[in-house]
Amino acid sequence: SKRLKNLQICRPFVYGNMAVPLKEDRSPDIPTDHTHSWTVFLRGVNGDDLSSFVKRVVFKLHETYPNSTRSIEEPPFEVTETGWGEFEISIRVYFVPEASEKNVVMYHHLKLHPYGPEAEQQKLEGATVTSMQYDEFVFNEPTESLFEILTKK
Ligand code: SLL
Repeated sequence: SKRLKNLQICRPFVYGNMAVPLKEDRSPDIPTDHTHSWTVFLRGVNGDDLSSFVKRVVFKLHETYPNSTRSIEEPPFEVTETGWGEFEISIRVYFVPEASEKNVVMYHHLKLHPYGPEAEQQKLEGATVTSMQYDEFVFNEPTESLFEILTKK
């Protein structure tokens, strides 16, 4: 549909991961060399639902994972796994067709291990590690349909 000139709409989001060390009572299904459980995610800010304009999020994991390309078609846009190592995850976001927007990609370094001044204490406590970033989708001259979707209610 037609594009709205001289207009820009932004939508905030966060992406990143949480990780927790596996405990003694881990499931026997988890390979013995795995040390952590983690979730990589893309989500709106303040519970904002992105699915009105995000059609699909593709998380590309390290090749050591089976089916390392994970396509998530509805919220929550996230992947939970177990493993032993840190690596870079690409997060590719596809928009609804009405938006006529190219997909965008972010790169996130999966973080499993605490670092910094609190690291030793956090390791002792088996604390959850979080690494996330704030960003914004910027739509320049959005289509009328995308504008309607983003300004509804
Ligand atoms: C490293 N360059 O050596 C990184 C690679 C890969 C982590 C880390 C696989 C788990 C599985 C897994 O944890 N890969 O076998 O399913 O640290």
